Amino acid sequence: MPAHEKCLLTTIRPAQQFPNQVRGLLDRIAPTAYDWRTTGPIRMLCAQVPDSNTDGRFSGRGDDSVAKQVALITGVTGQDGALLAEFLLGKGYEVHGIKRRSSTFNTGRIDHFYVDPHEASARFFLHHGDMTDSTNLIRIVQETQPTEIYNLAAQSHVQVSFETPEHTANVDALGTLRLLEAIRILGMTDRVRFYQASSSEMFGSAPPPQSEQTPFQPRSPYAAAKLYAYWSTINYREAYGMHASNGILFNHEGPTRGETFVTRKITRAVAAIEAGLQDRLYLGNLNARRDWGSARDYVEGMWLMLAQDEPGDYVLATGETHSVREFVELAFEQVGVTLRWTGTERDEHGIDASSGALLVEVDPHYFRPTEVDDLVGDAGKAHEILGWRHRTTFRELVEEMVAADRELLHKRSRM
Ligand code: NDP
Ligand code: GDR
Repeated sequence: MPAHEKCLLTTIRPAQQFPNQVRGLLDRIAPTAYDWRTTGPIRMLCAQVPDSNTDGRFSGRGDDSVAKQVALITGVTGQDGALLAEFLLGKGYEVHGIKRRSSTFNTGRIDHFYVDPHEASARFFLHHGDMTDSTNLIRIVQETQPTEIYNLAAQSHVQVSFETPEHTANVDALGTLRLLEAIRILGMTDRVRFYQASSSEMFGSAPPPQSEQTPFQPRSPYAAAKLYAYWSTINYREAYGMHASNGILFNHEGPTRGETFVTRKITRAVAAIEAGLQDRLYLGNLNARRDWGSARDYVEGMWLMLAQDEPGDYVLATGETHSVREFVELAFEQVGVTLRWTGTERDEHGIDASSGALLVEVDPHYFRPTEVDDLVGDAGKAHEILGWRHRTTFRELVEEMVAADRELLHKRSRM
C-alpha cells in the first residue's frame, strides 16, 4: 500500500514519559513504520502512514497535525467509566469525566491516572455534574466541546431499581434524554459522536441467544429505563442525523466491579472467608445464568462503535453462559475449597466438601420480584463489522477477580 511520511508529535520530553500516548497515536493511524528524530532539544515522532488512512477520526488536517480527540464520559467514577477513560488516554485523547459530588471520596477507580490539572501534561479533567441536572449537562458539553460522548452514568443495580424505580428512570432514562437534548440545543448534532450504555437486561425474558434482532422483554424498572434511553438514542440518530450508537452489553466484570454485583460479592467473600474474616456468603438465585465477560475487553468495543463511519447498535458478549452457582464453585476452587451442595431452592447450602463447614447459604432477601433467567449474547455483528472479540475467558475472569480480592486483603492486613 502506498505510504507517505507524517511527523505526528513534537516534544522535548523523553519518549518514555508518555509511552501510552505514543502507542495510542500509532494505533490510531496504523503506520507501517515510525521513528524518533532529534533536532537539538526537539524530538519528533515521524511515521509512514498508509495513504488510505484510516477511520476518519484522525483523517489529517494537514501534513503535520493530528485532529484533537476529546471524549466526555458520564459515569467516569464507575467500573466502565474508569477503564474507558484510561483506555482513551492511552489512545491520545483528552478526556473529561463527569463525577457526582459525594460526602466521601468516590474517585478510587480513577485516582491512579489522575494528574493535577495544573500540570502541563494533564489530559484528564473532572467536572461535577449529575444526570438529573439539564443545565449542568448543557454547560459541561459546551465547555468541553467533546468530539465523542460516552453516556455510562446510571443507577446500574437491577435489584435496587425495584426499590428506587422513579430515581432509576430519572437518571437512566431521562438523564440520557437530557444529554441528547444538550447536544441538540448546542447545535452539536453533526460534530459529536454519542455512545449509549444499553444493556442485555433489556432482553429480559426473551429466550437465548439474544442478538440485535431479538425483541426486548424487560423485567425490571432498570431495564425499562434503559429501553427508553435505547430508543431515544435511535430517535436522535434518525431525527437529527446524529452519529449515535447503542452498545447492548452483556454482563462484564473485573477486579473493580461494584461490590454488590454478584461476581464481586462472591470473590470478595471467598477472599474474606479464606482469611478468616467472614464465615459465610449469603446469595439469592443461584440458578440465574449470565454471559459474563471482562470489562477491559468491552470498553474497547465502545470505542470501536464510535470509530465506524456509520452509527449502529451492537451486542457485545462472549456467547457463553454460566450459572451463579458455577461462578461460586470456581471462585472457591481458587482457594482450594471444593463445594458440595445440599438441599434445594431456598434451603440450598454450599458446604466445604473436606471440612463440612457451611460456606454458602441462600437468603430470599436477594431474590428479585421478576428475574432474568438466562442471557447468552450473539455478538456476530460486532465480530463482523467492528472486528471486536472478547479475549478473556470465564475461567480467567474468575481467577483474576479472586486473585485481586485476595491481594487487596493482604495489602490491607499489611497496612
Ligand atoms: P457503575 O455502577 O460501576 O457506574 C455507574 C456510574 O454512574 C458511576 O460513576 C456513578 O457515580 C454514576 N452515576 C450514577 N448516578 C448518577 C447520576 N445521577 N448522575 C451522574 N452520574 C451518576 O456501572 P458500570 O460501570 O458497571 O456500568 C456502566 C454503564 O453501563 C451503566 O450505565 C450500566 O447501566 C451499563 N451497563 C453495565 C453493564 C455491566 O455489566 N457492567 C452491562 C450493560 C450495561 P458514583 O460513582 O458517584 O456512584
Ligand atoms: P445483573 O447483575 O442484575 O445481571 O445486572 P448482578 O450481578 O446484580 O446479578 C446477576 C445475577 O445474580 C443473581 N444473584 C445475585 N445478584 C446480586 N447482586 N446479589 C446477590 O446476592 C445475588 N444472588 C444471586 C441475580 O438475581 C442475577 O440473576 C448487571 C448490572 O451491571 C447492570 O447494570 C447491567 O445492565 C447488567 O448486568 C447487564
